[in-house]
Amino acid sequence: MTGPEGQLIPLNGPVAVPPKDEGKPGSVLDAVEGGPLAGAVPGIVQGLTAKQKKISPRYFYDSMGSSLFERITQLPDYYLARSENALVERTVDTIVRQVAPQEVLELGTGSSKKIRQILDACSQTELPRYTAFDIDRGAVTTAVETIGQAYPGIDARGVVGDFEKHLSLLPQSPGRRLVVFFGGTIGNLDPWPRRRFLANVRTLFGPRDRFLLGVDLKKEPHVLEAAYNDAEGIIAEFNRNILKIVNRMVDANFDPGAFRHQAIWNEDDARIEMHLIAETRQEIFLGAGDIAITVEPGETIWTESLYKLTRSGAQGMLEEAKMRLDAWHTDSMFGLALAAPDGS
Ligand code: AVJ
Repeated sequence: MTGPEGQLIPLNGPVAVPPKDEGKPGSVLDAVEGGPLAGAVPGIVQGLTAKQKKISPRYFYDSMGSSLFERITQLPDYYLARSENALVERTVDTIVRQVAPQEVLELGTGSSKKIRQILDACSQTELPRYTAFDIDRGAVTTAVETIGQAYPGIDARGVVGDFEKHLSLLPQSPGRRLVVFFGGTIGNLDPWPRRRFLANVRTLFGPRDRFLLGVDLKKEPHVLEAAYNDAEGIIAEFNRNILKIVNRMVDANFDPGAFRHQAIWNEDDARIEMHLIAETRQEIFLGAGDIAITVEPGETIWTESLYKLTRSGAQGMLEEAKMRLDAWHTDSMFGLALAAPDGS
């Protein structure tokens, strides 16, 4: 099977073998042999043969997807990145003074601007180790190189893995750890996977470690829908691009042009739902699964859920994972939570 970038990936699932070495400055390790997408075929085939067809948003980010997302963060109605940047700028000195991190572990790279704000706030003589963790090897390599060049002598390294599955395989931390999860990506996780993810994050913490989490807040549906339905069609292109990735990964013949983008607010579940709607009837053959599927006109493929939270919702989910909400910073559009392991 080939990966998002056409790289060969073993069909049978990954063997969770921790990386042989803990890595060294500049290294990029695979959390699991064969990479985090090994064994992805059955999951993709299962999603596409379900009653409500689904593709996981973790497959959005090949190099085209990552660059389209970069453009999304510049869109006028896509307030998330700007809100979070401003909140980090406002609070980073206090957070760094309070935590004095010896490692900054970034879950899901791509926010090098925010990471640089954190590293700039650290004493330049005692820069912490920077560990980039992401499912996209290209994104990890870029982050390690970018930070390595921007801060000569810094211990910058990377791990390629899936933050829902491989956190326990991360190398030991050299000391006080600040784990950052930016972008509001926590909103991608359905309630149960979110609970599991936060429980796994909790295992990364000693008493002096902290978790800095970006949370997109529940607000007027028209504001949310505008953020995910831009007039230029960048988000539509980002959404359709996942079909090109799936075509490569499971040897399928989707025609992305035969689908239109839709992002709608679901009040009951407090989430934006992104779908691809079939314009015409299509026969699709999933080569890697040796199975044919039919997509009827008007039928949708659900590609992403984006849960929007409240302050009390964020506090509740952290407490469920035995973390305490130490600080909350917000501009009423977006929230930045600093959490500590409870009992610390
Ligand atoms: C990468 C998950 C933070 O939540 O807004 C952007 C993904 N999807 N436009 C988000 C996304 C469509 C984005 N995150």
